[in-house]
Amino acid sequence: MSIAPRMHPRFVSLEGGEGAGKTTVLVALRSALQAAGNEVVSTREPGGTPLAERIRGLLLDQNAAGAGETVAPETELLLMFAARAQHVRHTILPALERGAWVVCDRFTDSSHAYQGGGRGLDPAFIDALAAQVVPIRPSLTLLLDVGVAQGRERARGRNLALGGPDRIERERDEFFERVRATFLARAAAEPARFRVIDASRPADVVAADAVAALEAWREAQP
Ligand code: Z5A
Repeated sequence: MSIAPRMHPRFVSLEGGEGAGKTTVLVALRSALQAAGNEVVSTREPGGTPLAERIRGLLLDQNAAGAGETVAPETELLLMFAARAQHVRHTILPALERGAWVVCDRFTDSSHAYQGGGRGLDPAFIDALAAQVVPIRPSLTLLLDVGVAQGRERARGRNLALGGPDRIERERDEFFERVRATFLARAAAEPARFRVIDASRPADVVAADAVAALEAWREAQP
């Protein structure tokens, strides 16, 4: 039986393309929530548990498949959901159940953007997987929106220090344009959950805006 994933009031996700600045914003959100006296678990996808981090390694390894073999879009999607199933059950739900806030760098919206928009998989298939595998979804999603060229330029700078782009980062600009368009379409379709933040500005300005969006959203909660 499938279930509609329920929103949790202390579950916040961050989304965006490459180089949008999610990592920097995540630190600012965590600090703001902690300053208000909350326990905060900050985590990421794919990943967030030892097994899910191993799946992440497979997903991002440019040599994950053998010579002459490619990673099929369906395989990529199912591995994302395998990691997510583990992450939700072993990190996210236990944290929420003990009263913590969870701030997650990417969640199911990324599967829609990358495997749906980017790879062309049917959104209904992704929704069906989410309904079976993921019993929860964020009640606030901050989408850090930046142009593909600007975001990729930032990520290139960071990757130089880290040994080069991963398997997904090697995709062409057209792929990332579809990813961005899918994120923006999802935000437009669900304005109550999403806040779109212009991430083309300096990092401290973007982080301050994200914290303000979180605070405004919290104040508006019943
Ligand atoms: N993926 C998927 O396909 N399907 C899914 O369901 C999920 C994920 C969950 C790994 O995610 C990959 O998994 C990702 C999507 C896919 N692939 N791609 N491409 P990730 O989040 O770990 O990877 P990422 O998006 O590539 O991370 P990123 O490039 O690190 O993005 P970020 O966290 O938003 O950026 P950052 O690390 O904060 O900043 C990058 C650099 O830019 C760094 O040097 C910063 O100092 C700099 N930066 C950040 N903000 C600014 C501003 N505002 N101005 C100037 N410079 C800045």
